[in-house]
Amino acid sequence: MTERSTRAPIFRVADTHVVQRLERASEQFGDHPLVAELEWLAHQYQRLEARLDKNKVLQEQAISDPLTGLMNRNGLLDRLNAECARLIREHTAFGLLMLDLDHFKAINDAFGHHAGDQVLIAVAATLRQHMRPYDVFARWGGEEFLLLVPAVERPALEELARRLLDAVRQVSVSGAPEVSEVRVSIGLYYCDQPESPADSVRKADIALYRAKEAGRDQVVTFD
Ligand code: GH3
Ligand code: MG
Ligand code: MG
Repeated sequence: MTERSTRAPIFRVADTHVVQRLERASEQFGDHPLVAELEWLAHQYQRLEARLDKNKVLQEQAISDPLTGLMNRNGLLDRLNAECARLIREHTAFGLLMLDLDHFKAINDAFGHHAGDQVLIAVAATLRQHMRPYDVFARWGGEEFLLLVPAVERPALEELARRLLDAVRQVSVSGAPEVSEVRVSIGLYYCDQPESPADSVRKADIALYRAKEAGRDQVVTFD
């Protein structure tokens, strides 16, 4: 057996981490001049891996809301861009639900900012339970949430909006039990034609504004 064929399998071992392979090679050929090079390579590889992990954490942070743990506005806009592009490509449809807590300022004023924060956390956690895995639910800002519902039909979207409205009515705020009544208004927009992400958000927002004007604690559809 040649020296070459003895060495080759070490680098072909399946499911073995690259660093472990290099370390094993350095154990076996300890006095070979290339061992120092292999160790240096292993070290560089580990540094690169650490940097990749750190980048992943930073990327996660850039698109998440620290208070509720939901995705933030930037994260949702990325997904909405993709959904608008998919609609053109595959003739799909999607729904947007813009939610805004009713008289939230009064909750802050009556019970304090901390209680307000607890309401936001509780509402986010409750609503999350009603989502499908591929729905995209984000804190849009302040006491507003935006839900992107891909691959949905209009009646199912309307039913979901009603369920979310009901869920908020029944939310219990364990971190601030003094808050007994939480309500939300919801603007619904069903998008089944090509348009820009900004336009679709604007329409959900207009519907939300109408829900507020009509007395709050209700769903209004853009049409
Ligand atoms: P409306 O029914 O018309 O939506 O009335 P509102 O009081 O909910 O709306 P308004 O825009 O007057 O007030 C929103 C309040 O939300 C004001 C702001 O201080 C509060 N807010 C925004 N972000 C946070 C937050 O992260 N924590 C807390 N506690 N309050 C917040
Ligand atoms: Mg608001
Ligand atoms: Mg509000």
